[in-house]
Amino acid sequence: MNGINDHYKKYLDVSPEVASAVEEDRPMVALESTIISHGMPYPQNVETALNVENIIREHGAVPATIAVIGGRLKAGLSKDEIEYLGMAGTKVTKASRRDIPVLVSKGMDGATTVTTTMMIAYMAGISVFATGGIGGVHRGAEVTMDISADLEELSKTPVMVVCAGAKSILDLGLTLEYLETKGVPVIGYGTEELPAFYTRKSGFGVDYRMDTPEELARLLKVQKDMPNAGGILVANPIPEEYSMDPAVINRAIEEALRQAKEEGIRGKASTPYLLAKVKELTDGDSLESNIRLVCNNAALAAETAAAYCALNRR
Ligand code: PSU
Ligand code: MN
Repeated sequence: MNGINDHYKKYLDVSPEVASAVEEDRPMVALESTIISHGMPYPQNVETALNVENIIREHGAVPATIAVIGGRLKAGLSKDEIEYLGMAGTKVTKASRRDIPVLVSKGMDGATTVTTTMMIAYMAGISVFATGGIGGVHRGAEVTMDISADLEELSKTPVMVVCAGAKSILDLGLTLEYLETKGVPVIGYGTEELPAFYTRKSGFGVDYRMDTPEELARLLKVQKDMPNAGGILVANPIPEEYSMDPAVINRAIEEALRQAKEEGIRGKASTPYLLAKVKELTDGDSLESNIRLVCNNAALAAETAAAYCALNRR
């Protein structure tokens, strides 16, 4: 019989839809909430969050959007809770691993990043997670030491993260080096190259290419059997028709980085600032691409979760 570890139940609330999927060992896909509160403007954030959940259902899996509400860790949110996080936007705490015990002990709200979504997904028994982009090693990290906790979490929590690569607001070469050091497999889905979120190419190669959800599911199963298994990063390129002109997006990124430096933006404010600036500078085009790639990742994650469940039933 499947179920949630009693120790975690003290802190974790699982929605009825997710609870029945856990019980019956059906496919599930975790979704993050920082993308809702900090990653997109209202109301597109709420529309996208609900739409992505439906795409996951249509592809045979149960969506579990993850957040912290009133100090409770939540796997599976109601429509009202998604609306609440979307309206609150950046007023909600962007919750990384170090924020969780504080938010829980004080009964506060938090929007989960890739890091904390992986952590809570693991507590709820969910092994596949779909998002847009992950955090990584920032440009200039050799001086600032700004390296996203997402990379650390990928090294220690056995969840497969399906993303569209990383934005070149980061140093993609150093991000790949860091993932190698930390033992995280980086898989290109249908590509040998790390996609750069808005564009399908980055100029950096990935470790391996895989072409089907079944291949990804087999990889996940083996990884979870390894000692001290960490996560897996799947980089799924944005569909051609929604990808952006590299010259346009790179110009916006350079300008956003320049302004961030001028304004002295640092720490956890850095990524949300850069994302918002890029959006502003590309006049909404990047928002459309962002929405499309998240939907694309949700579909692949759901198919992979379904294939993973089928493997475990055999
Ligand atoms: N990159 C994106 N979109 C995002 C984020 C990153 O392209 O929404 C969010 C994710 O929640 C990610 C977090 O986990 O930012 C990373 O923040 P930081 O760089 O502060 O670790
Ligand atoms: Mn950081």
